[in-house]
Amino acid sequence: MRTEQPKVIHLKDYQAPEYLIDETHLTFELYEDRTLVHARLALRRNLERDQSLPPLVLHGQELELLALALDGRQLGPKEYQLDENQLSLQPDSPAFSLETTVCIHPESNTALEGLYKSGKMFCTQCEAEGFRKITYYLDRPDVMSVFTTTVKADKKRYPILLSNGNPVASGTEGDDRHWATWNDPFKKPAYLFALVAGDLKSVEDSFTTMNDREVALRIYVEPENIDKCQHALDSLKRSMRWDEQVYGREYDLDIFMIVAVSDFNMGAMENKGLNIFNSGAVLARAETATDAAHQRVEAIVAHEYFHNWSGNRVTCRDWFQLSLKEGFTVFRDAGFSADMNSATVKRIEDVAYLRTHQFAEDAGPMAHPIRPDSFIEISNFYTLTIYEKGSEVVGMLRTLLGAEGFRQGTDLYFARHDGQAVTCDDFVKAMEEANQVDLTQFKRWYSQAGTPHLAVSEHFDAGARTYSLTFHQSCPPTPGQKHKEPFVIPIALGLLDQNGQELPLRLQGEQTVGSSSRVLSVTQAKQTFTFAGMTHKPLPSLLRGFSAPVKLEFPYERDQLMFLMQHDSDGFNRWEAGQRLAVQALHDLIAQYHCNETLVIDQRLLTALRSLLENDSLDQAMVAEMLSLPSEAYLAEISETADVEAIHVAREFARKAIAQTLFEPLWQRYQANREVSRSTPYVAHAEHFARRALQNIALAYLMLSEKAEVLAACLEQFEQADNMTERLTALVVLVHSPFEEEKATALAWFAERFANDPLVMDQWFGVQAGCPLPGGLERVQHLMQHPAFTIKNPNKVRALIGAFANQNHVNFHRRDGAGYRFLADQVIMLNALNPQIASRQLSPLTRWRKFDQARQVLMKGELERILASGELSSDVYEVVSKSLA
Ligand code: B3K
Ligand code: ZN
Repeated sequence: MRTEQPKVIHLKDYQAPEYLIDETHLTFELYEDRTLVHARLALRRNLERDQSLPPLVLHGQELELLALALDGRQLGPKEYQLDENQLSLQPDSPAFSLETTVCIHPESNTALEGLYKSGKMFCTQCEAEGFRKITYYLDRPDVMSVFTTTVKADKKRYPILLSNGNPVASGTEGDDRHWATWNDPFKKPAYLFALVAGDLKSVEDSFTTMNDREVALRIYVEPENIDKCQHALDSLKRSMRWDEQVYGREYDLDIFMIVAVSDFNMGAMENKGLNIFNSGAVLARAETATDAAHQRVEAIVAHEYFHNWSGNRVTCRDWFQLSLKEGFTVFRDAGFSADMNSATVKRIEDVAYLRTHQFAEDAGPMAHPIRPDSFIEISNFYTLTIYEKGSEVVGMLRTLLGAEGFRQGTDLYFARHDGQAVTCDDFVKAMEEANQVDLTQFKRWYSQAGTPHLAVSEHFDAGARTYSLTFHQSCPPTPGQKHKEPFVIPIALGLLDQNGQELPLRLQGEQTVGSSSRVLSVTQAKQTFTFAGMTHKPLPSLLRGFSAPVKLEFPYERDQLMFLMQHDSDGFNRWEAGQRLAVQALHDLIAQYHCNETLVIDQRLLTALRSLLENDSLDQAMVAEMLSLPSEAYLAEISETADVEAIHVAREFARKAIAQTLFEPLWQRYQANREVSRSTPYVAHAEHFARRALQNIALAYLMLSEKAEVLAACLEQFEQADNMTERLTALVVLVHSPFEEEKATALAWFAERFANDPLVMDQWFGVQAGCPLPGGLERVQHLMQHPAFTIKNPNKVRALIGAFANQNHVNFHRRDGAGYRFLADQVIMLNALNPQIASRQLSPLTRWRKFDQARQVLMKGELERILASGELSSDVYEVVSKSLA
């Protein structure tokens, strides 16, 4: 908690460290009421700076210093200075050893940063700046050290003692206690340090690397979860193989461990050799986790594993470079998921997520470039911009350089910087040098915030047989950046003739006949590309695969969109055409609602959806995606001013119209798929995901009909399904339905059946928190009293409070402001317990400028109330003050 005005930290002030730490020897004595941490550091002056001997300033927070010795000599109180955030002393030689003993209190650490307890086990979370809550240290990523860690604890309570690297020794101490020593031979920054002590069970396997080295794999969990590890273990092995095959990256230690913990601020953490995971990101089995959860586990296991190279072996020089490891690693995990499942569906999901949430961030008060210039609290910058937009930027490099050139770039990057802490510039430089290109202008993606707009117009000249596309790019102002320079925007595109055939693409002036799909580089504010040899006006398919994170406008007519839905050879753009058609149809309804007219839906949308449903040869996952209307959050994001009620009414009206008009084909697809699900054991694999996805979206539409036979089918699915994917969908649609009795019975049955499974109870909370029926806030308030709820567990906060504020627009944005007041109350409470979670929950309030005047006043009022509520953490302070600026 801060006591002084938080400081702004600027990238431009970066300086190399004054001292380096070659070796770090740690001994932890874990007790129930305190932990003692003994550290012995081998330090030396960083000669890159100069020869002088400035004071040594170590980070440290919430530490009680018990002993301090320099080169073996205990220091008296006059020989060092201590304040809330640091310990300073004057070394007398350029290389020396420093020993400290501190006392810390993991047992009362509710911020879940540093060393803390999750249930009965000890665990750590050090990224970004949590290590300074464990011991005095140079807690910055450009200080890399070899760690040797000894953990001592009660034998019975904590039979398993883990840290990074390889186990090197263990033994007992008296009757009750034991110890284990771990050594990590790879130099690493302190943010990758980890320790775990607990009564854990493990599943084990092994992996033989490309160079025939045997690696032991272990997933540690609390005993009751031992039957939920197989999917993560299989995902880990697939990730290890994939990284060898696609990036040539081999694992380096003899052992790789994952530990599942219940109380965790985010998804997972890539600590060297000892990944610590939110249990929700590792545990999965058919009966308790949905298909989406299975895919999430696979992706997060891969993401953390991939960090071993993109993050650990090559790390960040400073936290402004966070996207260097996060954007790149998201890009790598997306490639992995695309290869393991349907690549097009993965792309659709990622783009829908980016456009709904990252674009909103980019248009709000916290907008920042993927390499920010400044921050107050780095924890606030683990954002969709750093992660998802960061991944898009890496993806654009791959699009521009081609798969081979990109791989040459990553090879050079890893080879050149192995063991170093580097910058985004170093990454781009490796790409430039491996490909002999100049990426100076491209680098604007790293320094300019905001989502570029790209308005495209066309011109067909029948006489000259040319077809021109003119691109106008612009980027709205963002905090601190009024004016933007043009970006390099790769546009993957194709041109279709009247039969839907792809035309060869030859730009005017080019000699050779072009291929039918190519990438144009838009680099200027206004730029025209003219294609030659066009006998008829073609239909453009633009931004294929979403080749750049921009808002593209083109005056498509609805018939053209229907045509693209059917004929575009790019699967992503078939979906995109459907979304554009749906957005237009929904905008009609919103306009009718505003004019108090009877709502009438464009039949063309229904016709297009019917032809998808009636075509058995299409990929079912794609059909399911295309049947999903744009979310309320996305419709809000693309509106100048979001009218929550109008959006909700319009979308619900469209859903009912689809349900009514397409009842027959939906019912047919539902029954056929449910029949297969009934007779096939659960398999976590793409084609099964696809079948269940279509079955479940069909059920959601069908239930809107309120017909008795559909209710019966829904109850059958709820009661008989052998997996959570089918069961949870049945529960969701019941909860959203008017069948009060069935709903209550199902909710009660579910809560009783899964009372002992916290992750399933999170889903139960989430389903109710997201229900748009009236009375949502009161339901959530009531659920906060449920014995399974606790505000101290981040998963519970996200499942109930987060789902309500982010996914239940009509209830959260109630006209009387009660939803806002509720959220602000929770943020104020969380601020004292867990600042990182508090600040995350704030984000719906930061979007206040998106809403009508009355709501703006209410939302702003709550932000002001938070600001005035007392001592704010730097996390909450930064978000609130920037939102009000
Ligand atoms: N690197 C961690 C995130 C740490 C967040 C700290 N507040 C997980 C990941 O991105 O892999
Ligand atoms: Zn990551």
